[in-house]
Amino acid sequence: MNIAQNIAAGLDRILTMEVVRVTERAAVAAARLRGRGDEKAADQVAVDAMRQELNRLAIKGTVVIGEGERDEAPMLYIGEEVGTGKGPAVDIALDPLEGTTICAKNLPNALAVIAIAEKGSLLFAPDVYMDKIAIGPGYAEGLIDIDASPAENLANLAGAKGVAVSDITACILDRPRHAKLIDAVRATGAAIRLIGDGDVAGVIHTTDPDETGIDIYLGTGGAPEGVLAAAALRCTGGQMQGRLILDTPEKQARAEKMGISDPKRVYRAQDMARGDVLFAATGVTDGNLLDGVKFGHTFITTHTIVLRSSSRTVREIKARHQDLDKF
Ligand code: VTB
Repeated sequence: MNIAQNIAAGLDRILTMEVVRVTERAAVAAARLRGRGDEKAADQVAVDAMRQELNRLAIKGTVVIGEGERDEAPMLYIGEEVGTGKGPAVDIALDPLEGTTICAKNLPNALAVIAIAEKGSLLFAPDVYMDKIAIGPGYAEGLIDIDASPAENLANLAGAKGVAVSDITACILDRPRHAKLIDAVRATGAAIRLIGDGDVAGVIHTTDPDETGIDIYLGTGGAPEGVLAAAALRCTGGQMQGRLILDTPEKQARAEKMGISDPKRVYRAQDMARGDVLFAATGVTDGNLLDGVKFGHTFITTHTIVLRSSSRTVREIKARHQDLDKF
């Protein structure tokens, strides 16, 4: 593919490499505050670092999933224009520190995350809960169904994988609201990996069960995190369904203002992140797929996964940063 064809096919592929710096920078900043018990401080430094690097990219970017509404988030708020302004118009979903509590406690799988997509192709999701179900690539479309029982979904997945249900592991956020779901999954004999936070990582982990030990993601988490996870799945393959939980008139009104007319709609990954999508995540703390940032005597190492939907290439970039002044 020549450069003209590449651009015609979606996002400029040079961005795939450029975007790595954005999550690397945020991850290093957050990692300096790992295990300090201060979620807010870790988030703040990650936001600052990500924003600074993002503003160096030759894009005309609009944050569609960010740190919050303009009045509650001074930086990387929804609607903020980022990048140099000289380049393609793109939508951006980001979470400079996904898993602030994980980082504050120095537990596994805190990430710095970003997704970049063609203008108008990411779901403009309000910050409400989303019911989610996800599995990795290699299964027939429709194998899982958000409206089927956990037992049915687990049986279908086990059957398609050619294993017993007891060989399947589901990842679920450890929350009281999931008590029934957890009971239902345990009743099937399947195992559960309960996570404290970090359901973007939880969903991504389904795409490589041999490495992560996770076959399926189930349960409710943040809707913004749902869109980020959907962007990743668009690139790796895999299936995801999500439904916003709009259980009060106030939430329905907020969603409507963001253009969501059907509050019960089930979104597939390809509905939440359409067109050509880039996704990058750098490990902040050590995790199942990514190593955390390591601070050596003379260099810093980072581990990043960078994905693009149009080619479905999965790149892992381990970087040794020797110019420490840049951070
Ligand atoms: C999840 C998780 C996030 O929020 O989306 C979760 O991935 C959902 O909200 O890391 P609750 O904590 O209210 O259950 C986080 O834990 C934090 O953004």
